[in-house]
Amino acid sequence: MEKTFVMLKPDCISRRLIGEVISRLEKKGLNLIGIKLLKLEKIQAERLYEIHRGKQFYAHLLDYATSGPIVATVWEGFHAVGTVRKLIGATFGYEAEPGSIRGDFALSRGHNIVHASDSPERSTYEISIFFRNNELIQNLPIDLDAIYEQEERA
Ligand code: IDP
Ligand code: MG
Repeated sequence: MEKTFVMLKPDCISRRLIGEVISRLEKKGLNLIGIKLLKLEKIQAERLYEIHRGKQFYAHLLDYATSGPIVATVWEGFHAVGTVRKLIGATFGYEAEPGSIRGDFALSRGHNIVHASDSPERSTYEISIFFRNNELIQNLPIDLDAIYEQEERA
């Protein structure tokens, strides 16, 4: 099973969409294994967005990410990284597909509700910025037999 990191951005919290976003990921069948409400330290935002250093929107992105509370979450599931990227939609709200989280709730480039890891390697790194291993819950959910075929659960 793959793990992925999802951050609910300050606009998500301000607009009271925490429950909506978490509900969509839960209903898909993904398993929530870590969650924290916090305000990003500058160093955490720099680590999360290091691949964008030098881009024209970088300083603005860091300011925004540290401007208010966020919710850091970790999800586990079959192909979790790619699945969550599809559920959140294209980066810019005005381009994101209807039915996706950004497509349904965002219009902006930067205020686009959620961040999600874009590869398993990045997800391992991004999770480590926010969570220690012993903070991730490894309980097996009781509905796995309904969500997955037997061989997919391996
Ligand atoms: P992603 O969030 O879909 O992975 P990235 O290209 O990794 O998109 O960009 C990270 C974040 O930086 C975006 O979610 C968005 O908030 C912001 N961003 C990206 N490109 C722009 C831009 O051209 N203008 C303003 N903000 C941007
Ligand atoms: Mg990205």
